Amino acid sequence: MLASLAGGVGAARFLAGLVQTVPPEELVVVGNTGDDDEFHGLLVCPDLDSVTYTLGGASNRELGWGLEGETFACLDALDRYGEDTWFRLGDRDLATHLFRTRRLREGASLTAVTAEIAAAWQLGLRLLPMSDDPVRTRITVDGGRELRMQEWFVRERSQPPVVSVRFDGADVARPAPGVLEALAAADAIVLCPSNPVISIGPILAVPGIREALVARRERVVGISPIVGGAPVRGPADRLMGPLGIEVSCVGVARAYAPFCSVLVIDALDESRASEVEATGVRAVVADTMMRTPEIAAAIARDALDAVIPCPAP
Ligand code: FO1
Repeated sequence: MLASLAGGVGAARFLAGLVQTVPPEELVVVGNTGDDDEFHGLLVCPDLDSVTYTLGGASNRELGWGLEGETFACLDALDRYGEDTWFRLGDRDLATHLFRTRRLREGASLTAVTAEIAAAWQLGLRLLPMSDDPVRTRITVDGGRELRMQEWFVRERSQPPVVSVRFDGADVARPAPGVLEALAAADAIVLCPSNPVISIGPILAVPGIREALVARRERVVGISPIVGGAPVRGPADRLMGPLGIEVSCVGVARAYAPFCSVLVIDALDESRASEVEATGVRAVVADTMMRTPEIAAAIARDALDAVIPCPAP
């Protein structure tokens, strides 16, 4: 059984390759919920939904989020009432949020509802939220304003310079049922190529999860989301820099070293492999630009081979 920590579009793309390498039934994905927020009275879980829609074969591939061929008639109708519609929730995407919100109001846990949604999309894998308790990423920007993650990322297009990040609620959050068990039992734990600060960071902030990874460090492998000193996509550099993490695969290795023994870095960064290894993390060089699921599958195989001992000949 394999466990994976996932958040954001890069993670979903990687997982689409991972499920070509191992049967989905052997995979447990622990998804970031720090990006979750309420829009129009509905709970939206972007990182859980990115995994669901991508592995369900229905995601908007170039965006990496939302559904293919989406329409926005409901959002356009909400404009009439002066509602905020900067967060683009498509008509079919709304079905997920309507269903999730009703089930939560009935008292179902986020874990239970996420399992029902994953089953409805016939994912095969187990998709677990990192916690059933609310954890919300808050970003303080120049001038002292504190923004909700989606306000910073979407409404303000990641432009306001970041001063600090916090995960509201993390200190009292508990790992969702099954998370610690999966991390303890996994043959390997893969840190997807996600934003180290706002996709992997919130998961590690849930008490018990980081410790669970430290205990399994030899079986933990990460894929660097930073190639050639820049994020493959998204604003990771605008978060890592202000938080003192060098925006490079070496910076990622240094940040992950306490709980991760191998980092897959891109061929572009081969010259930095020795600096990665100086952090105590083994470097595996591969083509990590996931242009196709087949490339993502090859990265997954390289990652797993690096931490799962070859069966005795
Ligand atoms: N990202 C955007 O850049 N603009 C949007 O309008 C937007 C809407 C949206 C709706 C549902 C959803 O699940 C994700 C959405 N995202 C949007 C992506 C989202 O902000 C990010 O994928 C994650 O929060 C960070 O990985």
